[in-house]
Amino acid sequence: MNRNKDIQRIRRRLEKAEKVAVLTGAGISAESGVPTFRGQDGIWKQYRTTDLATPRAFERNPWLVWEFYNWRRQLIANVQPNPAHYALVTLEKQKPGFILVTQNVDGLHTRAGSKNVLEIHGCLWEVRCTRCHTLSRNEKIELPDLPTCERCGGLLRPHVVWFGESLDYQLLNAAIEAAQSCDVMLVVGTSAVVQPAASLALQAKAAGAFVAEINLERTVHSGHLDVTLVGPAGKLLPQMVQVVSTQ
Ligand code: BJW
Ligand code: ZN
Repeated sequence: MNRNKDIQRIRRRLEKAEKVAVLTGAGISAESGVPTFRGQDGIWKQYRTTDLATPRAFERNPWLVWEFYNWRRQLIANVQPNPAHYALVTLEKQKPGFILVTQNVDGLHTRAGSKNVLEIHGCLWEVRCTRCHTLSRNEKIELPDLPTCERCGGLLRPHVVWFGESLDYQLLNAAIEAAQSCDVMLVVGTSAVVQPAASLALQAKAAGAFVAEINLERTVHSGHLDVTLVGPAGKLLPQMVQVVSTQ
């Protein structure tokens, strides 16, 4: 079967690779029960991005935005990492030059045990003061609809990247560097439509890496990458890392 051949091919590439980079999106957490953004049951089918995930939305209606994030904090606190998250933990142990770039804000990679993680769209478990910009970890469930800063009383916001906001410069640079210097990149569970994250896969490919995509369906990038494996990440990723030699 073609899929088995593709899995073998990826395994061989991973075995030989020194530097492995992985880019993940919402699809990797779908089997944990976390809704994705786009597609049939996606969050953006039910809600408009402009009402919830832009700085303008937060200025206009912080209650609504916090209600949305409190709902997601609650949901995510009650789910567990799945076999796809754990497969990446195994891969990291086998590859010293491993880096995981995630668009997800759910923290499930770290909960699974991944260490070298760049959360380029921020983290649901961190809050930032809109007045004094203090950043703090906050795992309280749930926060008041208008949480305030202990230092200055300013309004707190989720420490995530909304549309129209720039990504953290250092994190983005580190992600670009990882993409441009890796031997193999795995692109897992992302629709590849949100920039600048989406372009990391193409940057890796342009720099000569072997790039494999794992997704339930083909994406806008599929034709440009080395392999697209269509199927659930929770089933496919463990098959890829299981017998990778540590030599
Ligand atoms: C499975 C699976 C299973 C399911 N196994 N697979 C026009 C052109 C180009 C760019 C722009 C443009 N207009 C505006 C822009 C810029 C904009 C952008 O890219 N927009 C596009 C949508 C057009 N980008 C930005 O604004 C970014 N900032 C920026 O560019 O700054 C510079 C700038 C500043 C000012 C003006 C212009 C430029 C910031 C982007 C921030 C994105 N934020 C969000 C919310 C984060 C916080 C939160 O979570 O609440 O990030 S939006 C949302 O999308 C979230 C995700 O990280 C991101 C990506 O989504 P992802 O992960 O790919 O999820 P899905 O749902 O799309 O896909 C899931 C996939 O999984 C699917 O393919 C499924 O098939 C698959 N799947 N189950 C395997 N079991
Ligand atoms: Zn403050």
